[in-house]
Amino acid sequence: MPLEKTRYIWMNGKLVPWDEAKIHILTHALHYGSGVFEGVRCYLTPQGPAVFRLEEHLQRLFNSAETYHMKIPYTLQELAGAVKELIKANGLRECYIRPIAYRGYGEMGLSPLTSPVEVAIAAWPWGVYLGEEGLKNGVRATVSSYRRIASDALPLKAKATGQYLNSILAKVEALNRGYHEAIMLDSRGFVAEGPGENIFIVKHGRLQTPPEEAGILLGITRDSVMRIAENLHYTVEEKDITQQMLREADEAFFTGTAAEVTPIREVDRQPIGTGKPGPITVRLQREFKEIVQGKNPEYRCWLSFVEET
Ligand code: PPE
Repeated sequence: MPLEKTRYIWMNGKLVPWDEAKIHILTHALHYGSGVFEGVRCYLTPQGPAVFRLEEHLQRLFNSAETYHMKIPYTLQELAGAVKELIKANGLRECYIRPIAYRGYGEMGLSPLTSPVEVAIAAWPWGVYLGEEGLKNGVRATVSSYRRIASDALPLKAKATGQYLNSILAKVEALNRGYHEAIMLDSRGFVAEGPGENIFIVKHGRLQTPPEEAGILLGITRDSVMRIAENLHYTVEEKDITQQMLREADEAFFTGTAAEVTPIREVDRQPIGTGKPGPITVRLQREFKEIVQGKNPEYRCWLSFVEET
């Protein structure tokens, strides 16, 4: 699906028309992957559009930037304001938001330190990441032949553009094999995550998800789902998951800002559980949807309302 254009993109403090949001071909980040980014979603609630866990996403952006020695020349509050301003200026109600900080045009060579840190935020309507059908009936996934980058090679807690080459290879391999999505193993052979999602399994009513040591991005949706599940009195364990545990799971699902809560119905032609989204997955999916749509007052603190300044 091609990008759905909106009117403006926020670039270095200014709203610029979508088609004019351009960079130089010798931008450092284009050559070396020296950028950090976020994916955030805004949903329509009865009180107008609200951004889900905006502060946490921006905090992760600042943490990722710090890992890569980048000083973002704005405060977190300024970027939060920019996100809301952009949504309003574009007249959006539900959208995906992509803040990015990157090393711009300055010098070539591997040291990024003399290149400027540029910041941009785009927002556009981005529908269901793995397809409507996948969200409803579950996606088909394959265990990738590409291992997740080892956490002693790149700090995977940071969400950096360069590390997505690893995800791209896994994604394309999965599509070529006829699946919707890949599941990547960590360097030790345990289940890590999808190319752009975290993963959970359900066994005997308990939820399990790989721990930080599996070299995963500590997803904000992962954290949200863990907290929602605990509040519903499910046991949630962060522990290593073997391929066998995955195949023998009663239920499995992906979580992510783009993917939201997407059931996995099959792994390498083997159905997970009954081959249909399981009851706990469906319950968490429903609960998550109500929360992001502002229908559950208990979780109001996770929403930043666009109309409020
Ligand atoms: N792991 C990876 C590797 C990842 O990229 C994401 C988000 C997650 C886990 C889930 O994190 P969170 O969004 O905080 O729950 N992937 C983003 C980019 C997807 C894309 O295709 O681009 C996203 O979902 O916005």
